[in-house]
Amino acid sequence: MAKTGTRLRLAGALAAALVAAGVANGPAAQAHDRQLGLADLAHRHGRYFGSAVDGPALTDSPYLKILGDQFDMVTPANGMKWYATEPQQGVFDWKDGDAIVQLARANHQRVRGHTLVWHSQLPDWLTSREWTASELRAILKKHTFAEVGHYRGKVYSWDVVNEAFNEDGTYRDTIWYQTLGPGYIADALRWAHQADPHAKLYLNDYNLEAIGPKSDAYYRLAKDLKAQGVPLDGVGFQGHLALQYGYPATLEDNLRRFTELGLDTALTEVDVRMQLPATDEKLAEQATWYRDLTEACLAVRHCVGVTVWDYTDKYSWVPGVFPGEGAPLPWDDQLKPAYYALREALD
Ligand code: 9MR
Repeated sequence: MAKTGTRLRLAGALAAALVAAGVANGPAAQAHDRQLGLADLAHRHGRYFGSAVDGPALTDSPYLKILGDQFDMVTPANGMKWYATEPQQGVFDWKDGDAIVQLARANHQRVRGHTLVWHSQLPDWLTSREWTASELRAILKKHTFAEVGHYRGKVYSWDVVNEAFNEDGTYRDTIWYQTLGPGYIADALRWAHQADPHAKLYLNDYNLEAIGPKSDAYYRLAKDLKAQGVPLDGVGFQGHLALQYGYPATLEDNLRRFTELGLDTALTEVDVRMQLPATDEKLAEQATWYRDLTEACLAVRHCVGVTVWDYTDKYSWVPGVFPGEGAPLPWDDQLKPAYYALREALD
């Protein structure tokens, strides 16, 4: 959905910076580009450009203005997770997720639902005791129907199962896998499809960007699920990258092989962290990575969009989890080189 009409003009300082960066050429292009956000540029390629958003940011007006101006897809970073949505067994709480759905509606944005089945951020009632397979299967079914049913018609896609594999391509030993075996993945996809037949259903994971044991495991599973007629629509490549580990050069080929199975792909949680302090060199390298990963998605027909895991360093999860690392996003208190690199890739 083009958002040109609803977007407010970018500040004059930004326009000047775009010209300085060689992004806009000639007065007509300058005048035109000044009005376009990342989503508008992505839309020209038939793609979306999204951001995660979470609690504290929801009352930050300058933040919300940029979120509305630049993005056409949002993902609740936490509000639709199990701990938030079913804090007590059978007692559902949609307020955090609903707030983001309402915000998205006001901004003419779509929503990626995140996430139904995960081993993390589960409520205590679920993790503090043992369940038989039939009990846990019933719990999973009820939760999936309740949540997907509540948001039926309101979310574009669901990360149905999140982070199901280990780095070596074996199944992650989660409460779901331990108790239900690998069939929980197909079950959850089938239930989600019944609850909202129009939502696009995804498997989603990190360290999936390069071809290797983990992405090979997803490739085999996706092929298998498709062969069995399980309703899987896409695979989400989270894209939590770190400069010190090198750029995943096989990303484009990897995206392509999944799309050749008849699936959509998307970069769903992108950030590019670095060891602090953030020097000009590191920020320039980060910008190149943002450009390259966006170009990789644009080069693959069924890579449908890119989402950054929040758009500003102010709200990034990175410093809290990786001490001494940070600066992973295209904005801090101003626009970073990564922002201009994104425009360059999309323009
Ligand atoms: O951004 C989320 C952060 O606020 C939470 O504290 C964290 C808990 O694990 O989850 C973050 O989001 C994760 C996402 O749900 C799944 N992929 C990894 C993301 C970063 O940890």
